Amino acid sequence: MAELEGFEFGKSDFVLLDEVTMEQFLENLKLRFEKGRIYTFIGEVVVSVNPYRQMDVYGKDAIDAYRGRELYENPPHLYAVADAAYKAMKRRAKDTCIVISGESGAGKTEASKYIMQYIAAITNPSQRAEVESVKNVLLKSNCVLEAFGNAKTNRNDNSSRFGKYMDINFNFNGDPTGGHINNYLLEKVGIIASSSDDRSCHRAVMGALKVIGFSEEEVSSVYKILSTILHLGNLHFETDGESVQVVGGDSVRHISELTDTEPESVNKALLYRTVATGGGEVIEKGHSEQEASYGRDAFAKALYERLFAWIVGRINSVIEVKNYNPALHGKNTVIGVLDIYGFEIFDNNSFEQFCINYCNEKLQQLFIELILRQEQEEYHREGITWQHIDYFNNQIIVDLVEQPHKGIISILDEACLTAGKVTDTVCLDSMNHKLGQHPHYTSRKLNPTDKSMEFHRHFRIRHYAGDVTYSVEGFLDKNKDPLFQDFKRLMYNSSDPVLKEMWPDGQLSITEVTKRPLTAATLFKNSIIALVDKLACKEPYYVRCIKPNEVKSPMLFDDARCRHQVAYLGLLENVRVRRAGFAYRQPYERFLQRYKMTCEYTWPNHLMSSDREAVEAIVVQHGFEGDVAYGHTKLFVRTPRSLFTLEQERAALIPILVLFLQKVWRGAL
Ligand code: AD9
Ligand code: MG
Repeated sequence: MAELEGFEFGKSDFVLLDEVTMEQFLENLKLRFEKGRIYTFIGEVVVSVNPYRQMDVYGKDAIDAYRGRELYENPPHLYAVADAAYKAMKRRAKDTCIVISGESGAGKTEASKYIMQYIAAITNPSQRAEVESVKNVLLKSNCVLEAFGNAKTNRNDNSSRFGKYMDINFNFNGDPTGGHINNYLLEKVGIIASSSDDRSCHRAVMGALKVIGFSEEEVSSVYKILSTILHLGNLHFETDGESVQVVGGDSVRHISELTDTEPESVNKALLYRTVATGGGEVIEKGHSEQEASYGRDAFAKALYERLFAWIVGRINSVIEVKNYNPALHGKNTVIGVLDIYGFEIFDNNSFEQFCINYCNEKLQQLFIELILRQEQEEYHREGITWQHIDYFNNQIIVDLVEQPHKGIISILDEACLTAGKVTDTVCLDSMNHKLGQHPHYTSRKLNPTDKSMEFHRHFRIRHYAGDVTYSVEGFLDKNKDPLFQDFKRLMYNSSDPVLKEMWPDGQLSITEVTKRPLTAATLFKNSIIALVDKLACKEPYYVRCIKPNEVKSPMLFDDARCRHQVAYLGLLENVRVRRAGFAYRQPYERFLQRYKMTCEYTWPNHLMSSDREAVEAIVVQHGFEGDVAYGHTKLFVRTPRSLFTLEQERAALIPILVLFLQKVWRGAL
């Protein structure tokens, strides 16, 4: 709970709500938003509402106010969380991470920038040049990736990059020494279009790349690849009924020049694919018009994806920690910052939402596990008996998606790898067949009276945050590795060394190509499992971002939109878990400072032998002995109601006290 300004600004911590209901949660969120209080705690979690206007809360004064302070000593803020993560890292040598989630436009990236700026501001007080340069490169590389991601977002309302994870490494002094970035991509359909705006945007990125240390040749290759993607968008195909031709011959020529390949090879890769027959014979098979378009789009997306991955790889080689000797420099600790989409639910939910929501189930599971572990560890440190906390364990939903052989991803993969024409509908049948008994899975076939689903199109998962209906249409196509080997070979044979480096798998002949390439869902699953492993060994801090309206207005709090996000971010569950054990804890000394005025035995000073005893006197006087536990250094309070009473009493006393002090002061004059 934060330093209270009084409840006219709403409750600064949701654990103080009288009841954990959606209505109360929203009412408090709305009141605070309208009063310009965009941050609210749930214990140590910060809930942030995008203000869509510049707030005067990020200056040097604010940074100084939060530096080194405890969470509840100041109003809720990103800086409070950043400082808590930094302190844990520095004082207790813990690796920590800050998970920032929310939907597109909710303010995740802004939040991650403020957090990075805070960390940059409080580190390296002696301004050592080498540390300053590391900080500079870290902040710059973040900008490059944002700019690069956004260049794409301009074309496509939904950025295809749905997550970014950045580790910042620190030395024993608590100063940054380097970092590492991971990006999580999910390709969305229809990214290929062009506009003049993009070009100026790309130029800005190119400039930034040079600053980070990309060579002239590398920057030029990046530019050429982006142009290739634009030219691919200009290509079309037509057929005379027998064979298929490329329309827009100039584009083929441009592409061959830009990629340093032969025009005939480009043309051929666009129109034919090499296939190995059952007997081991290699033949060339002409595309249909539709296959050719499909191949072109897959090629453009793969070019973008590999380019992006390559840029991230290069940035990582620049920012990685160099010459670190643990024997000499002490333990190298890490703060990870994860900027990731929260639960997504649209009118029509497809493969992308399925993946993102699966990722959120994994993060939720980790959240529960880590929060419970953290609680358990603190209780242990403080000598308090562990209390069982009742919560919903979503492992069953994670299993529904990822279990080998039985899970949805396995069923999808099996369908993709089956020879012949398996359609999305056939795949849905197979899911219905295998998952019919699962309590978190349903479909129209299994539940014929539910008219909100269609027989051959929909299935529904009961996620921890609510029900989501997915349309199976396009699942199989999106799950397959869509890129013909011919394109990979074309790129591998380029004379441009940068391009060639991005396509090592192009050297494989068609007979060597693995028969069972990893599917998109499996690659995704593997990357999320790796991410969760990375986070699991860290102490987590959370920022949950909410977009108040769809029109970027600083005035409008759209109840329905916010209700939806509160539900899908699992915030009510969050408050419940937080309140299930001891909702609130504070060192004796601080508790005493804050509430001593409410008790005759402690005001203005107590005569007891310890602060703990004085705190006990306050607790007893207010009659909530049954609601607390006494730790070695902290008081633990089970329900917020007790504190609420204390806070109210304190708030009522302050004006009287001020009057009293004024009188004393005047008298003294
Ligand atoms: V996406 O998933 O990358 O499409 P984000 O990252 O969640 O999205 P972003 O941080 O980019 O959203 O915020 C969107 C816009 O909201 C920003 O460009 C700002 O104009 C605005 N915003 C967000 N947070 C703040 C803030 N704390 N103060 C002022 C803000 N404006
Ligand atoms: Mg963003």
